[in-house]
Amino acid sequence: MKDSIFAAPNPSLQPFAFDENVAEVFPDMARRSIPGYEVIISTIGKLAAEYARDDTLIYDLGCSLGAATVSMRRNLQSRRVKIIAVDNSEAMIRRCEGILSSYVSDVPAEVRLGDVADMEISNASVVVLNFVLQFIPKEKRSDIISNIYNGLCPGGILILSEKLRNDDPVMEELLTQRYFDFKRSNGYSELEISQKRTALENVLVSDTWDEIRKRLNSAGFSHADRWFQTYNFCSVVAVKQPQM
Ligand code: GEK
Repeated sequence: MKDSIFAAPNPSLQPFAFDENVAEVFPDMARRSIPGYEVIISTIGKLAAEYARDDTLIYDLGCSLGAATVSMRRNLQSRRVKIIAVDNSEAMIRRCEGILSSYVSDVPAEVRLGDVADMEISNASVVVLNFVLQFIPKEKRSDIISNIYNGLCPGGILILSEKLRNDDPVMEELLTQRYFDFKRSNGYSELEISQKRTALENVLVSDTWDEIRKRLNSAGFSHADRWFQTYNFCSVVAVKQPQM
């Protein structure tokens, strides 16, 4: 279904929320609003196939409708793993359950309603945080990344995708304008772009790449870099040092 949530003028705009209306149009919204969304989802599947280990868990944190989980299930060679997909939006989780049960797969997946900040993570070989941390209060982000690091097995990976903020106002403006062009070329009007931007203020709070890198390093990840970036959207892979 087409995303037209911000198409009509709304003088009493509410802060953006992952409610029923958003869940209903989410696949279209994600594809038209996140540069590289499809490439990132398909690469998550490939990375999971390479890094998943038998008898471990895979976490899809902030799973929305489970696109990353579907991609991982398609690519995983082993059945001796289980995916735990979590989101704190009831509307997303309800639909995610329906979507996952409609795909035949040998890889077990459990869908949970819950907050990423309260998740117990253990025995993980792959953890996915695909455009989620940016919606979580900044003061909780370091603990979440440390919790993931501690719950990963040696050699395990975190795939972290985020919209970046640039410290340099000239670059911030340049990349933001390129991003708005991307949205225009995907059929969003000036009104839709500007109303969504207003609704996301203080809801999506971006970090700089430097903040993200420092947070990953302080948690213990000694290897971390962006494997994808278009405009101000990036995806990072961070590896927990394998045991020598
Ligand atoms: C995808 N990963 O398609 N705990 C759990 N879930 C949360 C929290 C939280 N504290 N905060 C936000 N969410 C998906 C796309 S969308 C990205 C992720 C976007 C959830 C929120 O309910 C929503 O479903 C998701 O994070 C963000 O690969 O819309 O830009």
